[in-house]
Amino acid sequence: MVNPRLVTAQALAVVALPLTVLRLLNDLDFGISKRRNPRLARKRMVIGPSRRVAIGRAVVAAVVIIVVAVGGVVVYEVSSNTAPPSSSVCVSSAPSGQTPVQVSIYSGSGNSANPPGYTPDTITLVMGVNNTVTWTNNDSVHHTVTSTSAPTGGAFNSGNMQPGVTCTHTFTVPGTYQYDCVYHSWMTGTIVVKAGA
Ligand SMILES: [Cu+2]
Repeated sequence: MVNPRLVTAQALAVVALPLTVLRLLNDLDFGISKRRNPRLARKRMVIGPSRRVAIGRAVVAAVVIIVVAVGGVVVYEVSSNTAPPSSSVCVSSAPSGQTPVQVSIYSGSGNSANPPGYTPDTITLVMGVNNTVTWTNNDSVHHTVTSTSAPTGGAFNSGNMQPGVTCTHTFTVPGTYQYDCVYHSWMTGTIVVKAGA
């Protein structure tokens, strides 16, 4: 998923780092030509008022570099933790003879004021009768349908669902499933799959 704020933060970090390094080098007067001149080098050993200002700026610049670098790592960690696995259980159609049970990810479900994000949020299925579900993202932001508890072998994950996208999944293991959206913790749903007659 592309998070606009994340991209902006990373772009700022990419621009800010080299600029800050250049400023630091400039303030410390590390010009190569001057450095090779012993007289100038000796002169710089005397720390005057302007030199102190330069050192102060260098310290500030170093702090900025560290903050930007650490911030970038934290931002990266957060983004990689919320990214869903790339594999998806979604298929394009239900088994023949079945009409999928419809679940809507309704408009506004990405807002924490509008839980539970899926409607209906609890459904009961019967194996061989109606054990297929189609989720439709009717919201304007990305979502997922990701199991948080499932019977052994029944875990499922839609992967990232863009606005307007559907995900159809056929349940093959009876049991009780809890699922959520990896992006929005308030989005939760329950599916009970009963064994067929
Ligand atoms: Cu969501």
